[in-house]
Amino acid sequence: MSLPVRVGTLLVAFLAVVGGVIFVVIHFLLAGPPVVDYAAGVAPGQPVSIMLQEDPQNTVSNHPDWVSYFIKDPKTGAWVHTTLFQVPAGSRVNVTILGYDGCTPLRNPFWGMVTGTIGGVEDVNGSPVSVLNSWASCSVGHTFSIPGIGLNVPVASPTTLSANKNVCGLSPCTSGPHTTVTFSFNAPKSDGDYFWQCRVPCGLGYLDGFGGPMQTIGFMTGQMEVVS
Ligand SMILES: [Cu+2]
Repeated sequence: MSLPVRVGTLLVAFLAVVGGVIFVVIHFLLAGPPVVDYAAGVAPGQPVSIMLQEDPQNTVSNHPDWVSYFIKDPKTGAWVHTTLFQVPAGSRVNVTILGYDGCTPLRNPFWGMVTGTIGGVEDVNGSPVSVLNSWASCSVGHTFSIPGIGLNVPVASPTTLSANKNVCGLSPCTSGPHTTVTFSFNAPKSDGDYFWQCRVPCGLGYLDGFGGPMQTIGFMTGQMEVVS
């Protein structure tokens, strides 16, 4: 092989490797989870209904043993591995959360109180409650909390007995014991991004339970984007 051909071959091989690295960085490391859009096509001031589930695992991610939220895409009906969603400014947001995960006692009973919802309550399997005492009985799987609007909703867990017997092991969950938690709140009237998080220290194996899924978008922390 002549020198120019060798140099040329080397250059092509080098560029191929560089291209591969750029692809991996952009595709796998920088790409965030998708945003589920509940705002598209909704007239201003009209209510929207959003649906989430929380699972004891996330078998569609590269952290299969991390607890996780999923959000239902209103157009396809598919459960999406993300915690990012969009709602219209000023709308009433009707929320349904399916609680598939078992219970963890709250670090602070404050997070067992329902705050910021319309009427100050959540419905657990159809019955209104204003507080879940996770110290009296282990009854909370995760919470759905948006500190920027004072919203906190403890998501009830299935009973320990039923969870131990038959808990959903494949995400997103479609069967297994779960609770249905519903509540409503008013979205802020102006645009903005509102951080939300679960307040249960559910990052098992991490310092104080607050690492891992607790600080990762797509699992136990996310953002509500209010748009108009
Ligand atoms: Cu959690």
